[in-house]
Amino acid sequence: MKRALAEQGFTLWPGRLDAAALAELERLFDAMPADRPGLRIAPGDAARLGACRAIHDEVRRLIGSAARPVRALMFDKRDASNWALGWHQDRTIDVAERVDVPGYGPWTVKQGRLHVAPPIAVLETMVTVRFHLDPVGSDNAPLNVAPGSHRLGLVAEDAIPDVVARCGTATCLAEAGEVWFYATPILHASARSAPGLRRRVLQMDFAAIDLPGGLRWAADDA
Ligand SMILES: O=C(O)CCC(=O)C(=O)O
Repeated sequence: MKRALAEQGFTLWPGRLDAAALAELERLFDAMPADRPGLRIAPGDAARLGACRAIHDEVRRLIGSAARPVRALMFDKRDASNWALGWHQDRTIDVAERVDVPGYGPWTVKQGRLHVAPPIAVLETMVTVRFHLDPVGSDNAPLNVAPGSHRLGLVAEDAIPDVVARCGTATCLAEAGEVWFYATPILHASARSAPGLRRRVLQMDFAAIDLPGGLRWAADDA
């Protein structure tokens, strides 16, 4: 997995979530407000889920023994809330409080959680994991990625189409219980899911480093 992640920027976990871990995730999504396409949750809460515990050793092997979840988002695409996302890199991290450190910014608040865009070198140490609750065929909004684009640093908005054309694209299909791993800075996009389909994903970012200058991950806020 380490080599695929380093070279291609994405790889499928060889395991599969067990029924108990999947049922626990389903209960989490059952409690999600129906009109919300996405919901940010405290990384510490996500860390306690069986799904996270199942893959945590793998994440430690990939990015280091201090790896811990630092951001968690639930996505639920269905008829009532469906959306497409164009090609982009995930650029923000979830932090405990504002400390102005050179290279960090802009600052944003997303669903009440403070975020900042760090230097790309920080994102390059991280891994993003997506846990699938539903089968994802080509019509159920699979994540499309541009292989190798995570090695190109911060890609300017106007350069994205060319980079995607140069890297090509790959489509991450999944069965329920499957888990995809990504290099956090990889360029990615997704379409709407087809009518009548549902696509629930828990997405978690992991980091093994501390932040500089007194800045702290929200996850480390005791
Ligand atoms: O889940 C998806 O379809 C896309 C999510 C995404 O691109 C993101 O969170 O940046």
